[in-house]
Order: sequence, then structure tokens, then C-alpha cells
Amino acid sequence: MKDEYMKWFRDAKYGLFIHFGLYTITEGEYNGVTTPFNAEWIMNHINIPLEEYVKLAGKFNPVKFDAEDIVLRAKAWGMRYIVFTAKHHEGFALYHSKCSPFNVVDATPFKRDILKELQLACEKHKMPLGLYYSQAQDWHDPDGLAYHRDNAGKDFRAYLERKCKPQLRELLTEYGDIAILWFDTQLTMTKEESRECRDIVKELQPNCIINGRLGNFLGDYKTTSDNLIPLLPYEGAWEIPATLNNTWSYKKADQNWKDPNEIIRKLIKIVGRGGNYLLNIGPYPDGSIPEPSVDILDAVAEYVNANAEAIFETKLMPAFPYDTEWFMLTAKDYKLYINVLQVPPRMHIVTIRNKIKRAYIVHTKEEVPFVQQLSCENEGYWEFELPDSVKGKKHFTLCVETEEKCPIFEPIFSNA
Ligand code: JFZ
Repeated sequence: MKDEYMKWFRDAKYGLFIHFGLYTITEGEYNGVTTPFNAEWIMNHINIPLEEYVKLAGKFNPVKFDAEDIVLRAKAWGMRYIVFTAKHHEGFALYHSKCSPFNVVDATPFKRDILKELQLACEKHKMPLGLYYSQAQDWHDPDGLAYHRDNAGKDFRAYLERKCKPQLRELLTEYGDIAILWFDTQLTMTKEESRECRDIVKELQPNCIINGRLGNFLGDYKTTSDNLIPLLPYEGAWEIPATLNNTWSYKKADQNWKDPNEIIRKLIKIVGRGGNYLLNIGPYPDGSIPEPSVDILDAVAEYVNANAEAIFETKLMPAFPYDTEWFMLTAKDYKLYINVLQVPPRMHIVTIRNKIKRAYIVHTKEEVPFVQQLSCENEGYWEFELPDSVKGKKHFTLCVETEEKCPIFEPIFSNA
């Protein structure tokens, strides 16, 4: 298969995004002004002069950053890969870059190579590591682009040759196997410029997967707009980058944390439609993980770990024609998973035509008696007798083994 190297990614379904940089120190606020949007954009959005912004480096000292803890938490949360900000739009490198002294080792009192620590922890625990890299926007380099700014007069080719391409080479030769190169905001890059970046990745690490934001349709998969879930199943490989509140890097003023049940619902929707959920944390300035993020991901992990077979290695399935609130579907060959998010007093489902062989509760393996017949409107009608072990629970998943390889959903209007 031409994209065999993509298989692990398509099966992985659920990853941890980490946004960490100088912007973290601001917590979304500078000189008493709170940025109105994402905290990692603060320099751009509230117009902090570069000569002021670079002084943040002297305060960067995340002494509680613990790569081992982060990787072990990601595993406990059921996440199958990590994507970490090696260099965001601010231009600051979270690794010891030899081609730019504006980096965590040379420019801060912290002096530790954060990316090296994360790489070693990921290797130790067999966690695929991806790197976020802003390949066009660089608000520190005089020839790097900036969104919503006049970029006329900048020599972008000079920036590509002086910083972007050498840093890609550093990242792909000095930090082990890189599972994903997660590019971002190509802005006015030409197809040729995107192609040059792709060629470096594939020359140095052919199996490294490239996301859609390299630009000019040269990625290996589709990256949706932030937090935007496609309504219908999507055949290709795709991933949605998403937040737990409304910012990527930590923002004191943004305590709009999402409910774990909303995250579970989104995860099942995304997986059922063939995608990956890349869910973000933005560590505090001291490097530790915000408690609300931990609480949410711990709660989501209860569902993910109890029902892992209904999430990972699942396959794309046709769109279920009804808008259901209390359950959502995922599928494998000869298996349909009914992910019950609000446990009903009686469980019956219509409009599925598959022939049931057996049904069981995923997290207990308890067999579940069932009735299969036609409804008064001649639709497929399934009814299940739920065991006491799931009554009163927040959620559970029922696996229905079917005679057929793929789900068969009734069209809403048919004369059959
Ligand atoms: C970008 C970054 O600007 C942001 O700071 C964060 O890192 C996010 C994950 O990626 O934001 C984007 C980029 C592209 C789109 C939306 C937000 N888009 O294509 O819709």
C-alpha cells in the first residue's frame, strides 16, 4: 500500500498537542492588557514591539517541566502520539538550535533542551513524537512572515535558507525518529517553497508524516480548521487540532474549559467519521500542566481506556442517517460499536439492517440478550436487555457483532 507508513497514524485516532513557548510566560496578558484571542499570538495581536518581546526569554525558566510525567500522562489518557511546538510563530526554538541563538538553551536561564528531554521520554515509553513547526511566520526573523502585517520588502527566500530549512534539518537529524512534521500557516508560500520543505522531510525521514498545513496540497493528510469537525465521514486521513478551552498556549483569563462529556462526544464523532483528534494542553509558565486540563483528560480517559476497542483501529463507516443524542457509532469489520453517552431505561435502536450474531458490553465483556425484528414502518429494529452493571453509569459501549462486514443503515425514506 502506497501509504503504509500512514497506518499507525490512521489507527492512532487520539493525540496530545502541546503549545509551549515564550508566549506562555505572558499567560495571555502584557502590561495589564489581556489579549482578546489565542495567548500564543499575543505579540501580534496586541502589538508588542520585538525588542520588548525578546526580553521574555530572560524570564523563561519552567523548572516544573517534566517530560517523563507528560509522556506517562499522555499514555494514561489513552493518547497514541504527541505533537510539540518546536518553533511557533514567535520564532523562539524550544530546542538547542545552532542556526538561531533565539532558543531555550542559549537565550534563557533555563538552558535545558526541552525537546531533547521530550524525545528521550517518548523513546523510553514508545510514544510517537511529532513536531509543530511554523515554517512561514517568524516574528523574530526580519524576513519571516507575519499574518495581518505588511510583509512587502521581506526576503522570504533568505529566511527559508537562513532559518527554516536549516532548522528542519536540525529537527530531523538530532532528535530521533520524528513521527509527524506538523507545519502551520503557509501564508503566501509558493508550491515550490512548500515542496522544498517536503523534500527535506522525506529526504531525511521518509516515514515522517506531514500534515496539511505545509500548504499547496503537499501534506500527507488533511488538517481541518481548529476545532472544526467535518459533518460527514471523510475517506482520506484527517486530523482536527482542538483545544480544551479557547486558547492553545496557557491564558489566565480563559477558564472556559470544556466538559469531559463534550470531549468524549467529539472524540467518538471524529473517530466515527475517519479522523484523528489532536487535543491540546498549554502548560503553565513553570512547565506544569493546568489542573483543569488534567481533570478533563483524566475523566475522558475513563471512557477511552474502558472502551479502547471501540476507538482505536476502527474503520470509516457510512454516515448514520439520524441525529442521535444518546449514542454514537464507530465500526470495525463485522463489528458495530454503540457508544452510549446517556444510558436509557430501555435500549432500542431502529434503522440498522445488519444481522446480529451477538452483543456484549465492551468493558465487561458481558453478553447482552437482544431482539431483532422489523418496526411498524418496516425498519430494522434492535432491542437490548441491559445488565445491571451499566444501569446508572455515565456511559458504556455495546459491541454488536454482525453477519456483514460493514454497517448497513436504512435510508430515511425508502419504499423497500
Ligand atoms: C494555527 C496557529 O496560528 C495557532 O496559534 C495554533 O498553533 C493552531 C493549532 O494553528 O492556527 C490556525 C491555523 C490555520 C487555521 C486555523 C487556525 N485554518 O486553516 O483554519
